[in-house]
Amino acid sequence: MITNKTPLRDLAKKRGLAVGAAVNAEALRDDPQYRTILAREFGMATCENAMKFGPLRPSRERFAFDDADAVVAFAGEHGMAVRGHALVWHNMLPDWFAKGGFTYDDGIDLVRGHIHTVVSRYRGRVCAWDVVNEAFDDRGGWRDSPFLRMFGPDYPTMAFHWAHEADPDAKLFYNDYNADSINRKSDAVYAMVRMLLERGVPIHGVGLQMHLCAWDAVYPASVAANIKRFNDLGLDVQITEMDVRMKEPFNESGLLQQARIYREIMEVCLRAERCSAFVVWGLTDRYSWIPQTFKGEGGGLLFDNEGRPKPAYDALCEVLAS
Ligand code: 9MR
Repeated sequence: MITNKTPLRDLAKKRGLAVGAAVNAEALRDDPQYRTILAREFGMATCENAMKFGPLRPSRERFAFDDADAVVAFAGEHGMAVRGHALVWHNMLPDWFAKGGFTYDDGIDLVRGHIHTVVSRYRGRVCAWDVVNEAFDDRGGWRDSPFLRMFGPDYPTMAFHWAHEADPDAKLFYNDYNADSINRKSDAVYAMVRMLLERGVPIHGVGLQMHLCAWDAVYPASVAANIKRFNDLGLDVQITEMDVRMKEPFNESGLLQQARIYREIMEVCLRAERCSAFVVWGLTDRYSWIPQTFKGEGGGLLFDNEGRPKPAYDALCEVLAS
């Protein structure tokens, strides 16, 4: 089924890089082929949804750790590292929290308690956490969220401190999309992380999600310059959620464009001073989030619906082996 002799994760390891995938907990449970590809090809796993506030926290009193535990256990059995995603995010919050209208003090109790419980549960098993996800809008302004409303723009400072208290060894990341190259949004991210570092906040890296379109231009030099400015602050960078979606009907030229984009971003990561992980947002196109969100689009990953490797997979193997 998979023709390449050396798995992606081994090629990447030789280059000092972890190649990972977002894991769909249901597919992991129900689809043996999914488990095979994951264990063979990837050295790192992110829970696609299972560690988000909503899924983890059906009510204020109850935590639901089963799915997240299953992904972490699978990763442990197969020598894979785990990225934790995402502690503080405006999306996928449970209604009881999103609509709770909590006061500052109650909010602190709740969010600090949540972060402490989750991070300490996976202490020593999750190597990196997306502590704050998508805090900015595309123009670089603060995005509205219950966290911003409760705590104001100090909430990232608070969240990073709380995560660090719970696991002083975990690498703590700020993560966002459309902030991959130099633009207004990445400028806002840059300004914030620099301010956090000046204040002595425990932040160790920036995650560039890298949700891209095969029909759009990518500017590898601008992505490289963006990574460099974070590296120059002493921060690590990881590619955290890459996919390169195509428009239906998918065809050969789309697949080749897509392969070229994956290759270019991998080359940028390999050349950077510190770009320590390259994570794709799913395993096979079958379970990808894209078709539900963008009608008529999809096919953004390295393996097709049947689990066959695509040209993008070969391109990554080639760059890593070269
Ligand atoms: O892929 C995820 C999808 O299954 C969820 O329904 C959605 C909402 O929680 O989140 C998707 O993942 C997002 C990630 O957590 C943060 N960056 C953007 C990703 C794609 O929307």
